[in-house]
Amino acid sequence: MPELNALLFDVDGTLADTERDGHRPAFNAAFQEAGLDWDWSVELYGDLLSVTGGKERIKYYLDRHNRGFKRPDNFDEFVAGLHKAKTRHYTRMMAEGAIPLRPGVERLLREARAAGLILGIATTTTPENVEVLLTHTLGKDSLNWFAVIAAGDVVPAKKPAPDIYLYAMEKLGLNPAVCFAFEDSQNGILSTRQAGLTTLITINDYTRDHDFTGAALVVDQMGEPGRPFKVLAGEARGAKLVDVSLVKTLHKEGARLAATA
Ligand code: XBP
Ligand code: MG
Repeated sequence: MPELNALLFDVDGTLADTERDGHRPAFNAAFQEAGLDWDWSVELYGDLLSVTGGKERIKYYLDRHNRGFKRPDNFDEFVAGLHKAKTRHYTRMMAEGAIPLRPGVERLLREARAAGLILGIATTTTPENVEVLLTHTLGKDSLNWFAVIAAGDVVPAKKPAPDIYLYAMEKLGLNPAVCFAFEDSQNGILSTRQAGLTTLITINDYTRDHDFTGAALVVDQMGEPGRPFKVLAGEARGAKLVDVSLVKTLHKEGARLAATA
């Protein structure tokens, strides 16, 4: 039975609830600054989240929700410019402490480090966004907690493609049988499953109705002492929060399932 070596974390929706009050208003601020009358409501953004990656999301919005917009000749540059402005707004907001980590995340990260597990990140978001979130919630040194931060355009095919997880594992020199992933969305679990990873899901308001087929466990949050998680699918074996012991148990079972599949 391969032993658990590494935990791989998604960022948006998993480490922090960044989409509704972080990414969404940052997109809107960029649109306003560019003189566009586009305004992404909380509800519309739920549909836009079906596409990962900010530049990809802007294009999807125009294809699906704003077909009347006359695209400039240098369309890709135009989108890249809007996205650059969005990243500037987002990193400023996060540096002001706009969004905390989700419950139980810091506890689990610290516990995993103490247990000698390797930590990694696999996200579609822009690297600067990951850095600002980590440094403003866990301190500057926390960037060193992660042996790999795989983010953004480093792979061309974003989630649900498995590429970002495969890239992270390649950088770590580890195979999926010794890793365990944390996600919050359907695109996330499609990505981890294709990468061969056992996965725990913490849902959020945007993802609670997603299809999490193949997850080892689906809970509402990681949980803290005195603030237990709610189990939405799977078997938590009496655990009340996500800790290293539960992850090791789920990993063992995930590894066994993979071996007999
Ligand atoms: C996260 C995303 C990202 C952010 C925007 O997906 O979809 O696109 O919303 O980030 P996941 P950028 O959590 O599945 O990795 O604008 O920096 O691309
Ligand atoms: Mg996510």
